[in-house]
Amino acid sequence: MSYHNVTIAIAKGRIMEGTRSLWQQKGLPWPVDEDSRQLWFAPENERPGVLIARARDIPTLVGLGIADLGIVGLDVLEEYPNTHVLQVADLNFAHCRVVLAGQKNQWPVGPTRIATKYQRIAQNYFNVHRHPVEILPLSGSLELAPVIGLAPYIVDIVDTGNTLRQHHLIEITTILKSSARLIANQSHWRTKPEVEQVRRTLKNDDSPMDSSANFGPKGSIL
Ligand code: PRT
Ligand code: MG
Repeated sequence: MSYHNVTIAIAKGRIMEGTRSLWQQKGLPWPVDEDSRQLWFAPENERPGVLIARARDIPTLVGLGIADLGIVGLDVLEEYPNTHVLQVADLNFAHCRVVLAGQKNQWPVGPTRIATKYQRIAQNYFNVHRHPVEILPLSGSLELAPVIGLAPYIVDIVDTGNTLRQHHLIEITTILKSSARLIANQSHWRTKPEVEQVRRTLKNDDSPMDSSANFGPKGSIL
């Protein structure tokens, strides 16, 4: 099967590192010259083309069909959902958790402020718990917020927990467990067989896929 008709969108950083090792494991030629500032690596017969974008833009690019496929953390997918995107595989790397953290191991009492770059995930979580919160959007250095008095709690990504510990913060609860997900444009998934073939190659899955597969209520075939 040739992949010359397929484009996949990925972000630099952890996701690109994991994707490069996955490509190497599966014997796919890695097209990205990581020393160049180029953002588009054209497909050749044996390989999908790669489009480099900001993580949060990937669901949009895939939803619009600019890229057939994308690789993003589940955290990004939950924060920036797109109704034209299907989650087609858990790629099992970039594992982490979105957590509620604070200076004490105590759930907020009464209305409270939460600093986060995951505004949607945080708001949904507290809505489910019917707990009033004010979400303070911050795009980085979240761990500083409780230390400098900006907000008593944060909702942020944790892997080893070292960053939280260095700032004397305690993980109160896990809101979401995340790993890298392969996402596909809904209509390209159904109409371009090469798109499904990329999933099979990455997942070592040779079983035939029912083209009328039921994708479930949340746009997922997992
Ligand atoms: O920088 P930009 O905002 O563009 O993107 P990004 O920082 O989200 O990119 P990147 O490459 O850091 O992460 C991309 C994806 O990797 C995220 O969307 C997650 O799905 C996943 N991932 C896995 C992580 C981590 N592990 C992780 N540890 N993303 C971020 N971190 C951060 C965390 O916020 C903490 O500040 O790394 C820091 C170290 O974590 P500890 O707990 O190991 O100390
Ligand atoms: Mg980063």
